[in-house]
Amino acid sequence: MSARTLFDLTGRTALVTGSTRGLGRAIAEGMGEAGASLVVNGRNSEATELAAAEMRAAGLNARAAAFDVTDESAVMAAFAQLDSDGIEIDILVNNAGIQHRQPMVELSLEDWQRVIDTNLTSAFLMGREAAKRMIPRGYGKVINIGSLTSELARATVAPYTVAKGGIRLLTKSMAAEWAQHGIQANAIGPGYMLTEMNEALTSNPEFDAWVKSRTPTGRWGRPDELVGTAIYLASRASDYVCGQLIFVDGGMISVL
Ligand code: GCO
Repeated sequence: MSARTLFDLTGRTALVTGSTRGLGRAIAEGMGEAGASLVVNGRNSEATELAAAEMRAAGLNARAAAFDVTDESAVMAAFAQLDSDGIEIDILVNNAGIQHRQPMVELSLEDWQRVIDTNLTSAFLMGREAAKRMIPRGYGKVINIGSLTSELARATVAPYTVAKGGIRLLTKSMAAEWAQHGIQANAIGPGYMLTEMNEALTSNPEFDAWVKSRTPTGRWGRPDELVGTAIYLASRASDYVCGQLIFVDGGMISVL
């Protein structure tokens, strides 16, 4: 295969969970520009339809699939709908996630469970349904979105950290079971990125200064800076890469 086509996603269909905004939107648009057809996902049907329409207006091949990735029956119904529409998912990006910042001694079980369900269990549910269909085809790419907190903890974000730590080992579990079927499962660990989820942090002068001093690159990352790694892990260029977590973090995880 020529190096020129290694990263070409033409002919592939990518489903990116939580892709109406933020990191998921940037990854979906980048994969679309690399040739993939897109299935845009979000919980809210209006926002999901709007995002897909905006992507189509930008020349991308995009369709909406609004459903709650934490709801097993909704996930199974969504894949059944894709089946009946003849849509085969070649690339699954488990990006959907929420944040909840609160000290553990004040944290309710409900909030703990909500974060674990959204940030970790959804990746199992989506991965299971996608893999059931990828295995007979002998091909698939699963990309889970981790975090710096897949490796390191920060006070007040325990459920998020535990979920993202779980993502790191779920990725390896997927590799252990699915690599033999031609499916590569890997993860991306974004650093501190300029997203809506982090607005409370970017607007906090002390936290903003900490991120800039703690990150060797000296700044927050932009969502579009994940696109190259996402395309790499979605393409033939990574056919012999499994179970890896690639940090895109300006160097933060690598230095004291
Ligand atoms: C936080 C942030 C982080 C980042 C990212 C870092 O409250 O510390 O939300 O969790 O979003 O996950 O890799």
